[in-house]
Amino acid sequence: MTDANTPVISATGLFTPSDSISNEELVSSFNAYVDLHNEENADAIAAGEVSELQHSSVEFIEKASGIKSRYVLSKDPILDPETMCPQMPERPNEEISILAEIGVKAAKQALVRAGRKPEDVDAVLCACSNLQRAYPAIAVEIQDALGMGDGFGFDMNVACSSATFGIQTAADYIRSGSAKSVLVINPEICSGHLNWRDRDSHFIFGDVATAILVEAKDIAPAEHWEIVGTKLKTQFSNNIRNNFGFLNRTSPETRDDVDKLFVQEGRKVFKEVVPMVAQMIVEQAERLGIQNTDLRRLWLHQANAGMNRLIAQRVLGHEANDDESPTVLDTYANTSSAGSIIAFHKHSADLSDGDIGLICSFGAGYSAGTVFVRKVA
Ligand code: CO8
Repeated sequence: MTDANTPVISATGLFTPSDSISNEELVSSFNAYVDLHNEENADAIAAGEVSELQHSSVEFIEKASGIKSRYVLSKDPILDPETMCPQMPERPNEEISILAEIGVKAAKQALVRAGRKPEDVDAVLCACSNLQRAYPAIAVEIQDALGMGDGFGFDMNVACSSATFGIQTAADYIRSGSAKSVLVINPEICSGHLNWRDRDSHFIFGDVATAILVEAKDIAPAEHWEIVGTKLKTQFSNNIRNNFGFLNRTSPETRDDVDKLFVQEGRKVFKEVVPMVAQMIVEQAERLGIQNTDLRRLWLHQANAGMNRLIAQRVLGHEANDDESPTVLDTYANTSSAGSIIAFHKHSADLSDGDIGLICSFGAGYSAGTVFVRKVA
């Protein structure tokens, strides 16, 4: 392969909302809602017509998930026991949409870090879990907002694996010669599709946007990450679902059901996804001739600290420390496709020339993606 069709990651960008919610704040508001609900429905609960709701707990959340806080775009309404949902007023068509806006912020940072002008970029892939509208594509709006001029953009959704699927798509454009510079952008407003009244999942998600600039090696900045190999996998499962969609309005009686928000069988996901992902990483490393002792760092999907501990152990052959498998779950929570990219963005500058690492995602679908990278400095 020549430098003209060798794909590399030139730079990444990160937009973090200014507001964050601690577990203490979240649980206090959730428990106030539970008390209100149980008080208002006392008679119906006593008659067995309505279920009594249970309090949430900070200790449970930290032990079960490793999450301590999450960033959000609209804090106060989420914490208001009467509302418990972000409030984001609809914007006129002339104004940039909120999803595109946060995507642009992350993209601009990636471009500055790579020393690249928007007009040098050939394509934008907006790869995320929840797209704000059907069309025009958010990616095309981002292309316009960045002032890219020529080129093209489109949206893609593979839930938590959207970023790695986007990286492979971008890398394939570079390999085939159909583009030299591709922005993969992951704006994730997970707070919008989270049921903040559901004790089992109200603590899981946060908002953020990341961007990855995938380019041909011959135009990349001196310091970059060569993409050594990528692999994608999907396997159908109903264990993580969101049934929101454009046909909901055609079935008015089920339009407002809670399964139009994020729902999951968390235990099953944990049990089924850990072995699937560990095996996928080991097999792909073997194909690429990479030993587990060659792997300097794992930037894993940030859904659950326990899942990452088990996957890292199976891949590395020993319990990983924070340096080998850094977490951002404690401060960002699960940010779907952006999680592994935040970890990479924040914890990759210290690696040396020749170091090999792995960006890995997994989630709804099921879906999983591996991107092995080698630092060039
Ligand atoms: N406080 C106190 N107790 C609680 C709470 C709470 N908040 N919630 C549950 N409990 C109780 C339960 O009632 C249960 O009690 P009992 O034993 O008496 O029945 C006990 O705690 C244990 O409950 P669980 O079995 O549910 O708890 P787990 O230990 O399994 O932990 C987790 C739950 C944290 C959800 C865990 O299963 C997990 O993380 N699994 C992996 C999930 C995962 O990775 N999902 C990926 C989904 S993300 C994705 O693909 C992107 C989708 C799109 C994102 C955007 C949408 C917003």
